[in-house]
Amino acid sequence: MNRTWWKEAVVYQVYWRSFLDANGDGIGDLEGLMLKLDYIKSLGIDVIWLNPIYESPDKDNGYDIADYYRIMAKAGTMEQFKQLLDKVHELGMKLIMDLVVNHTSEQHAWFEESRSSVDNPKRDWYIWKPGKPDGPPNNWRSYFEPSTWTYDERTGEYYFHSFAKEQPDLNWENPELREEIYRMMRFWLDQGIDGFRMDVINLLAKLEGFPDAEHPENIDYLGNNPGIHEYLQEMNREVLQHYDIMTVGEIPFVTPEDGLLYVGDNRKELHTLFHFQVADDMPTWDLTRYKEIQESWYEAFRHEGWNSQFLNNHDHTRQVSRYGNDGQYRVESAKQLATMIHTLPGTPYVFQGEEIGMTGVRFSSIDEYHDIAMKNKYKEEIGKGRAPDEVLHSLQPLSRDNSRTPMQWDSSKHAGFTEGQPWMQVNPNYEEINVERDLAAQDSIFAYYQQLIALRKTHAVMVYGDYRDQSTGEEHVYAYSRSLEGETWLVILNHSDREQSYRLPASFADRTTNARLVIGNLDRSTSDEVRNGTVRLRPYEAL
Ligand code: ISL
Ligand code: CA
Repeated sequence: MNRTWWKEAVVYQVYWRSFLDANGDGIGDLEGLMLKLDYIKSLGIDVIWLNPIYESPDKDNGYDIADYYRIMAKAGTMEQFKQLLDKVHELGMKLIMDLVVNHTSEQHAWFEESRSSVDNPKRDWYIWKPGKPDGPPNNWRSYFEPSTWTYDERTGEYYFHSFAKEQPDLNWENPELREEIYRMMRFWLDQGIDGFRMDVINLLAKLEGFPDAEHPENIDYLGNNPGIHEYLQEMNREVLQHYDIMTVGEIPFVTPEDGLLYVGDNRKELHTLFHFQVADDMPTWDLTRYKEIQESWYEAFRHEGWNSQFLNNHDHTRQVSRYGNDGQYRVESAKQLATMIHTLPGTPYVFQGEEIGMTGVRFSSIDEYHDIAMKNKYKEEIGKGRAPDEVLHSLQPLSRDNSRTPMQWDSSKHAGFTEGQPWMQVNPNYEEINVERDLAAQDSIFAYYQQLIALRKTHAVMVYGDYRDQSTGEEHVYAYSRSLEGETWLVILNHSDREQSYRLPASFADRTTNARLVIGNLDRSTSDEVRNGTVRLRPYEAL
């Protein structure tokens, strides 16, 4: 078994603008992150994923880059970035950056040139088309707008954007553009970063001819198009293979079989990926569906390729609210979801605040929200004549802002996130849910994450072990085993607010497979429950 650092790593995602504000302007920054590296290290984290810090007008919170070589002033300076990277390495951790090369900001110098005239040398660095007599070149929807096309007066043509009109897509068919991207990637890798999380990397190749879609509302025509693997294999040849790094592709709308084409061992493309099948297929918790998704991805990746395990990030609402129980059983539910994410096959990701069970939020007016995806959707729906309150309530549960409220450090004003006015309101429950409180408690969620990550670090079976679903039909119980070189672990999860029981499979009950039944972190394999073959699970208990 060849051991690989990024397969054994646990990754912590820092949405820096909501992490810690050190200079009092109400926005998190690199200086604030540096003050909390020991905290992240104490959790047992190996790799930090830092959301974009490059120069940006911030229409999409840094995912609209105006200069790849400068640090956005809100975040700090290049000097502070280098200090941050050195401190991360001194602590024995690694840092991966966000690579956003499907599109830039409309304020990028390249786009300013490209839009200036039809024969500008950089015209072809973006995607321009004349419209049809009655409108845009085709009927495609974008992630954030009713159309992927915006008309530009200056040259009388439309430009293409998979996201907001402020985020024009780069034209990856242009070899000069690709060379420029590879040069930029080398610049950051030569600074010593340890890899990239690659933003919507499967969208780089566009559908030939941009034909009208039969069902434009189903926007999967934006990704996984012919040509994408040639681009990634070239990126690998030109850049990635020359560094000892970790590359994780964000790949929406992909099936397990197609996912393997991006990360298969001999594909020479990427190391691993995030897919969103859980988020796309499960607006709320559906254990049966979750097991099916885990099974299909495990089967596809059984012999090669590497998966990720996560339930929340800066784009998806907080897991304990969306998939667990953020009321009476918040603590149990947070621990139980964490057990699942850290014992299923693949690299586990911890999104900042998840380790103390932070929850989603409900602001009372659209003006308190910032997410461009939500605000554009709100405008679009109101435009159809729907009642504002009804639209607001329909968008709140899945708003990306649920995960973007400031990190809750303590019970002081603004949860210790800032001395100034926070750029986004702190979740009102910060007095009850905060780091200081969890660090002081024995059985806190934070302490449980520490144990889980430590457990995982000392047992290779959690990383490299086979996976087998051991569920026996109980509707709310998810049980599975991980086995490696004779060692077998059985994980049993109760996804409900009621007590459940689970009959141990014969191979465990008679303990011939030297099975260990770990309850939380208490080894109950000698308990009488195991002897008579049935285990009782408390509400949201993770075993
Ligand atoms: O949350 C979503 C839409 O509301 C996701 O589908 C998300 O837009 C998609 O997964 C792509 O996300 C990435 O690219 C976007 C950026 O807004 C996201 O923050 C980033 O994670 C455009 O760069
Ligand atoms: Ca700040």
